Amino acid sequence: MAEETIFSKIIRKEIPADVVYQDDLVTAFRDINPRAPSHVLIIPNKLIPTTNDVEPEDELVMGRLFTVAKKIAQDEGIAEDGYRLIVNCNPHGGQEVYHIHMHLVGGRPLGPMLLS
Ligand code: DGP
Repeated sequence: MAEETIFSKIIRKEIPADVVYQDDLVTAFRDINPRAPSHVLIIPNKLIPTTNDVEPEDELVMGRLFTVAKKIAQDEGIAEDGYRLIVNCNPHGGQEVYHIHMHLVGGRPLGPMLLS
C-alpha cells in the first residue's frame, strides 16, 4: 500500500489549499511555491505515487488531468500564449511529493525546457 502524502489531506479538505477545481476524479490547487504567475498542480483523487505506478485502469483519470489542465489554462487566461505541463518522476526527475501530479505552469515566457 502506498503511503498517503499531504496531497491526500488537500483532496479531503483537511488542510487548507487554494483549490481551483475538483471533481470525482481529480483536484487542482495552486502550488505553494509558484515558479510562474500561474502554477497549478492537478492530481488524481486516487493515490498513484508516480508515473511508474500508472495502470491501464487509470487511463480515464490520467486523461482527465489533461482536460482539466486545458480548462484551467483557459480560466487563467494563459491558453493562447501557452504554458508547460510537467510530471516529475522519482529522484532523478525531481519528484518531491509521491502522489502523482501534473504541474501547469505559465503566465510568462518559460524559455527552453531545462534539463539540469
Ligand atoms: P514535485 O517536485 O514535482 O514533487 O513538486 C511538488 C510540488 O508540490 C512543489 O512545487 C511544491 C508543492 N507542494 C508541496 N507541498 C505542498 C502543500 O502542502 N501545498 C501546496 N499547495 N503545494 C505543495
